[in-house]
Amino acid sequence: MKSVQLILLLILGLVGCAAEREFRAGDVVVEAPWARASAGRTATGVVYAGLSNHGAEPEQLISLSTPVADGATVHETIREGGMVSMRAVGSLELLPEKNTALEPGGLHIMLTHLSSPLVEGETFPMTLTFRRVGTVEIQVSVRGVGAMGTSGVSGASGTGDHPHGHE
Ligand SMILES: [Cu+2]
Repeated sequence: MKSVQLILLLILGLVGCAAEREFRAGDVVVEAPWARASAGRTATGVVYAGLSNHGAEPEQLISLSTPVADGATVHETIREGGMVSMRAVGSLELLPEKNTALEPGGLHIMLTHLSSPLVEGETFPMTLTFRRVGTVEIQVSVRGVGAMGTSGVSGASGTGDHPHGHE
């Protein structure tokens, strides 16, 4: 038991040197986090990433923070009768051995009150707090305004899939 805790501490300490674009805290892996560059003077931003839980117990993403925005919350996109809206997800459940994709047209992290526009090619830090494994700091890469993700265009989602009424 003690050695398990020691290993966990070592892993948490090594997060900063983890392989590029993959960030790990215990059994949780955050893959290829990215954000869209800001278009114009909008004060909101969106972050996408792959989340996976390699542990045997359910995990929950309970909070997020970043120095580039006042607010960072998980949202889900809902399509109902031709209407697209968004809803905040209080805590995001990560089931064991499941991958959860935050991607255009679906789950995403919403940034509100950006301190400055997100610029393509830059990166910014973000801290994710999970109920079991604690915090992990990730580096989010900013992609072009029209970027749709590495998994290609998924189904009916388009760049206009993300209406925001926050501002
Ligand atoms: Cu949103």
